Amino acid sequence: MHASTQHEANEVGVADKLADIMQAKAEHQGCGTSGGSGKASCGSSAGQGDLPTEIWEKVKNHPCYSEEAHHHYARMHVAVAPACNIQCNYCNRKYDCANESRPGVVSEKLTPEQAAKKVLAVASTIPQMTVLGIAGPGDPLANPEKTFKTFELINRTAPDIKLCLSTNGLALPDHVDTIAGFNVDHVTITINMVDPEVGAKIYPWVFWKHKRYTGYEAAKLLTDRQMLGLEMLTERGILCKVNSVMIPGINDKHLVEVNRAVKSRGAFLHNIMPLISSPEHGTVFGLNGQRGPTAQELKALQDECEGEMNMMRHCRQCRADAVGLLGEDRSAEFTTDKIMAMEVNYDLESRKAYQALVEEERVAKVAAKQEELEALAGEQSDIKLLVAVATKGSGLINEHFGHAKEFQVWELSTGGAKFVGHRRVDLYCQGGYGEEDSLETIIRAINDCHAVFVAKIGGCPKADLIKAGIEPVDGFAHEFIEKSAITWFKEYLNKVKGGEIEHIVRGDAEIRQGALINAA
Ligand code: CLF
Ligand code: SF4
Repeated sequence: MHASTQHEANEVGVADKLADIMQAKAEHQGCGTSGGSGKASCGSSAGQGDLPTEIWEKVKNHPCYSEEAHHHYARMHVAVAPACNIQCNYCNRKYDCANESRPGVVSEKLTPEQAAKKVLAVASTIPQMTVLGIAGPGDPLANPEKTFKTFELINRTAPDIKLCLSTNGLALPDHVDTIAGFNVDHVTITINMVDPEVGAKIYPWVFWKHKRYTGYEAAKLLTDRQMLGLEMLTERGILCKVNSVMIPGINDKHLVEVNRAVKSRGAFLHNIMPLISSPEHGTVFGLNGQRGPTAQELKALQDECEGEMNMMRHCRQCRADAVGLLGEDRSAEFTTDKIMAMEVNYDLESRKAYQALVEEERVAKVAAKQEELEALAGEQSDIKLLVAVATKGSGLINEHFGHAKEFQVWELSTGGAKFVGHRRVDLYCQGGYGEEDSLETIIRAINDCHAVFVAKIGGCPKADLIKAGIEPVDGFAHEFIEKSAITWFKEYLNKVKGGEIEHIVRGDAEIRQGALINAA
């Protein structure tokens, strides 16, 4: 009920904004949006940091490769690739590939032609959709004809959309030239080990050149092919993200070594995801009781690996047919029946105009944060703490506590506000009534946070949060997240200094596996 209301509201907002910007565009042409491919937008440097310009151009509106972009831009997946060439112990092939999807999800499979129609339909409805990914439901490169046919169709009909691919890497070296030929700038390889002894505990078999390999031999073959594929891609200037599934007791410690190995081969981004496993998925790990990591175990490993290579912390473990902003899945609006009946009006100019508006919003957000950071300069304190934020996107605190399906988690220190992850939760507000059980689970999911920032919150959950030691903060409704968090943190430090409050280190939190799996 709430989700559809929200989408309707979003769409009204989009229509209004588009009408405004088309009017503004008629009055003022320019702003770098007139280039042929449409890939560049407005020349904004918001969030560029120290990235070289040619890399920034590739990542600035890719929601997975830029944390900053994920607040503003959307991606979509098309499920054209059903077959797989390996077996992972966290996967049940009745469901989508668990390397880029939540377990237990079944996507609607499409032909390349249906996929192309879907991309145009989504691009017309969601102008901030900038990336098309193929991530399953099996391995895209175990289905090369379907994958590349889809890319060919999209390149022809919607050349402004970035192409993205996710693979287990076994077949990758055979397809690097074709990938480069389709101008695919972004490839993800799931690499869970670089030591075949570890790999033998994760992969029971791989199938290569008409032969099935098992045990150590299978894992050795897989890691050799993954490393070769990664090197070949980075040599060609293709940005590579490495996904790793953190499996406590099996590869958790080893992932530091994986991080080093992929960094030395030129990977751009490392995304360490928690294992999600439950007996009802019928996977080997689900059935043998293999647990996933806690929130703090995951964060500690991500912190340890953070160095020259960026760590991705905003992955939502999407479905193979996901559509929308990360964390806001709109796939149900674009089922095959619906898209086949849709009249598609793919208007490149309106898309570019909308994205120019998004860039303006983004520049304003960065400026606001900068201002607040300057006010923090000179503060001396070792205090570092986490806060949770309820948001619907655009970098704003714009979600009601009771409507939040996830909270973003930000780490605050005198260095500023840093995004460190998100926590899926069970909806507190079901039809307008607070559910006590779900409140307990929300508190467990954000238990390591000192405060939760919301647009609005009712009296009951407020009191329970305070009892749990988490401060509900509703004084920054509809304001920018980072600026608000830094303002709050300054006040917090002052209160600690003045002896008004005592700073207490909080405990661990739970990764809500059920909430992740059930997410829309
Ligand atoms: Fe899709 Fe993956 Fe491309 Fe993104 S998803 S193929 S890189 S466009 Fe993104 Fe989804 Fe995480 Fe993947 S949040 S599961 S990292
Ligand atoms: Fe499943 Fe993906 Fe592993 Fe294949 S690569 S077995 S689809 S998780």
